[in-house]
Amino acid sequence: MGIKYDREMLLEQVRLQMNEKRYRHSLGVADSARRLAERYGADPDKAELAGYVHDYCKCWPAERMREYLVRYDFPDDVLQGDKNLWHAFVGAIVIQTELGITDPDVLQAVRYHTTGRVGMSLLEKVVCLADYIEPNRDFPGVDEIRIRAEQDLDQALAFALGGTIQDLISRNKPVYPLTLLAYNDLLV
Ligand code: DGI
Ligand code: FE
Ligand code: FE
Repeated sequence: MGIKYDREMLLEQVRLQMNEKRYRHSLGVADSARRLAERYGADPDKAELAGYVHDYCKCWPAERMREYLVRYDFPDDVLQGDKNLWHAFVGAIVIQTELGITDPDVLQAVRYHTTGRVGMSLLEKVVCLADYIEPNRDFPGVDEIRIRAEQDLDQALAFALGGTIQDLISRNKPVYPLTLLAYNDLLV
């Protein structure tokens, strides 16, 4: 179980990629992901690591992210889709090349932390939900997600993704298909 790395060095690298607020968020996600992992039986060390690095590329300029998407042959629906989704796909690549993270479970958790997907692993769910409920998060409805997160991982995550879907629709934004599929999948 678990995973070995130099935490101080990793966090220094993470800190360099982002602003102070995003860094605090990353630490919060790591903490919440560890707790959820302990509660639901995922690997707490992997959850914490994924939390630290999940938004590694979030503050990168879109053009820098686009270069990776092109170089790694991402499909058009990603390149033409909402740029808010890019940091997750690009992050999963860059944490391998720049941080040397190779654990496939951690890489998947980063890759799908924004969109979700059908058949999410326990670790993917934990990280995706931690992203919504970490202590620094403050948006309407966050407390209800926090309460649900104590009770039922799938229901809580479906509720959280449902809120994102509603928000996107209310702003006439497209919903990336994986998010809708993840939402449905968590309800069955
Ligand atoms: O990176 P964070 O801000 O911590 O959170 P995130 O990785 O969940 O990013 C969510 C953002 O992406 C949020 O502003 C909504 C936006 N977004 C745009 N299209 C979609 C989407 N989020 C999801 N889940 N699905 C979409 O189709
Ligand atoms: Fe993110
Ligand atoms: Fe995040």
